[in-house]
Amino acid sequence: MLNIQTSISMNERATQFMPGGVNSPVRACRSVDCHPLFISQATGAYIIDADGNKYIDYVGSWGPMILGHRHPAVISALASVLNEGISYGAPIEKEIELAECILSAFPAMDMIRMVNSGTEATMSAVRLARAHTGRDIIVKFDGCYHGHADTLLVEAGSGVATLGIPGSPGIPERIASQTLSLPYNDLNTLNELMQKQGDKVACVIVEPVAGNMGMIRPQPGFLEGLQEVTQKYGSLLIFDEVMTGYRVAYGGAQVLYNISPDLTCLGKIIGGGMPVGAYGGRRELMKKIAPEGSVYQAGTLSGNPLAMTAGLATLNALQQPDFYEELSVKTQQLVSGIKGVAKTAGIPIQTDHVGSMMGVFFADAPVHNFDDAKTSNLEQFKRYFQGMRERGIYIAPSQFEAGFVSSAHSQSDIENTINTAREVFQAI
Ligand code: KE4
Repeated sequence: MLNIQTSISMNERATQFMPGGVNSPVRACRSVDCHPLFISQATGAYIIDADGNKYIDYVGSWGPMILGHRHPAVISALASVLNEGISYGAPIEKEIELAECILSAFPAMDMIRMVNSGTEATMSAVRLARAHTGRDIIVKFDGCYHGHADTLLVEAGSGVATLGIPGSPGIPERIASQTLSLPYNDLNTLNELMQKQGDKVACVIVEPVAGNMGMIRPQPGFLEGLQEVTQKYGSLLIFDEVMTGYRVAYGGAQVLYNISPDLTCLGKIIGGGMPVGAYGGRRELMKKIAPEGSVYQAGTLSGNPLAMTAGLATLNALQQPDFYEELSVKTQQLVSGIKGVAKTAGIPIQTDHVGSMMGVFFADAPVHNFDDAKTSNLEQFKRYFQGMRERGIYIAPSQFEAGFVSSAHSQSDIENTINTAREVFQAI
């Protein structure tokens, strides 16, 4: 057994001062009956816990660390900006540079607004959609998680799914009732709903590749269908690319699948590990945002120098030739390796990946939506998680999360992970 005594005693202290001892629920590892590891440092593909144990990291801070931890270009850029200043609450050139960089990668966006989290991005995009259309109803999909704003915390995935919370107490029924959640990958149900009340729907918001109920790819035609039906009824299509943006492709899922959403939400990778979210879209929509327009949204630390610097350095590093191709090949090797050793051990799993975003379901049949995902054998997942962590592989502590491979993961890391999975599946 690994010695994680320091993490255990830190957790005892933490739980005195913070709910569950954490600042975000899924980190508490409740659903896998494990003590959370307290991390002391990280480099490249590796994190090291407070007891000095080293792990190959497939969480990557839940997506941002696509370059691995402490990438030299990001660290040196941050070091230099520390000599200038940390936060002014005033415009800086780096905001322009990051905006230009992102807008050049996402043709569907003419303008963008930086915020501090994915939650702020989706919350603001929904407000803009409601303001633009004058409608109140929003449509989302079961198992998709768009952050914790009241109007979006309905049938959500991620921590809500992990903790089995139906939604959340504290959200007034009159707010929740304005959000309709439908099965992912099911155009028939959506079209039926839109026929009945499409003229009241402000927007349809979707994770174009779902990553908060495990990883589920869009079925052929699903995203195109969303675009058609929203255009037909004058609703806006919002792509929540907080996770998929710069992950599944440099231009996100919208470039990968050639769809032009009306609004796009970003986060995670665009901050390179610093708190950054963003939302953007066509000029006619974004100019409605204050102070140019009357739709209010604001943030003390939005666009701050450190976050803009880390984001810019990260996105610049992603532009190297073949970056995404190499990452996808590496991820394919990992996913097929895990699939193979599970098959040998007679453990039924479903695996898939889009670029370097991957998923492993302990399920007998293919998983296309949240109901399918919920058929997963959570006890087996728990034992897989525990076995992998005990042997130095750090994966998300929930069946309802995705995994991430970084450019820092080496060939031997991938092979080591597959060999470890073989041992764990045999043990299960
Ligand atoms: P944040 O507010 O956590 O920055 O972003 C919310 C969000 C919005 N949209 C998508 C598609 C997301 O995946 C997220 C956040 N993802 C979770 C991981 N599944 C963050 C991890 C956590 O909650 O601790």
